[in-house]
Amino acid sequence: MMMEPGLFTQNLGGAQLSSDVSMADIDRVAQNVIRSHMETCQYTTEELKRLIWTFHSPEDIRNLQNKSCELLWQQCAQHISNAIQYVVEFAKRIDGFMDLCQNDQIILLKAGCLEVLLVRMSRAFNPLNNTVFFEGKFGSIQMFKSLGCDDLISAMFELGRNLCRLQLSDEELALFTAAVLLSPDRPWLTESRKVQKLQELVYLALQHELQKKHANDDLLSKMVSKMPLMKTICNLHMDKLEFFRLLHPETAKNFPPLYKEVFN
Ligand code: MHQ
Repeated sequence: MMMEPGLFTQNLGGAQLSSDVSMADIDRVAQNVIRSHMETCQYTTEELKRLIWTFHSPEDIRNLQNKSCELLWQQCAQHISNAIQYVVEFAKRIDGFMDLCQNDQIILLKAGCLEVLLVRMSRAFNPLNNTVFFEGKFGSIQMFKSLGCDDLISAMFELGRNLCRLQLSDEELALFTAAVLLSPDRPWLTESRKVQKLQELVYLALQHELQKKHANDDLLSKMVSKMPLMKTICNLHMDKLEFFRLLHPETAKNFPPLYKEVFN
């Protein structure tokens, strides 16, 4: 198998692709990852399409805006924690993930789950009116005003818009999120070679999936080019959480255990 030179130098660390990867291997990986995504995506694309013009009423929005910062943070942390559970389940169903040592599984999930969530958010985003799916209906950035994190939320909406513009299919999104999760360059990995091999296969499967599309003008590098903004958002989220913890330590203690485990 040949791969476009240069594209993944960062991810492949300059390693040569094993020449013994067969088309059957790539198909198997694609099927496994796509199936894992479909089983754990929380909301089906059909569901989201059906609800795309179902908005929060002005009264809903007013109620959210009148919430205290603490209460809305708690609420959002609960939803994020919930969504992370699905990402954990996604990871567990990817062939090879559970064969990594437990240490590495935890490192990959801690480092990658918000990134996966951000990519998944693009499925739940309507770029025509800049709204996102929240508690059963779509609503704008205004909903999150009382969090006091305008820069974080705007960056998340910007990424949502950017990813929507790529019009990824569920299959492409599944493979992209798996590749994000299986990043061999996460600090403190003990078997990063093993992770790298898994990511290579997923990228090959993604590339193969993209070839099915006409007018695929370098979609892969466009996808990879969103990673820096994802990193920025993850760092911003950590900063905001740290600040929140200083201001409201009692509320932060009551955040969902999974949210605390992943972000503490
Ligand atoms: C998932 C489903 C899903 C679930 C929850 C960081 C902070 C304090 C606030 C959704 C962020 C506020 C999130 C709930 C807001 C931007 C968060 C709160 C895809 C992602 C999605 C839709 C999350 C998107 C981001 C939301 C709305 O499968």
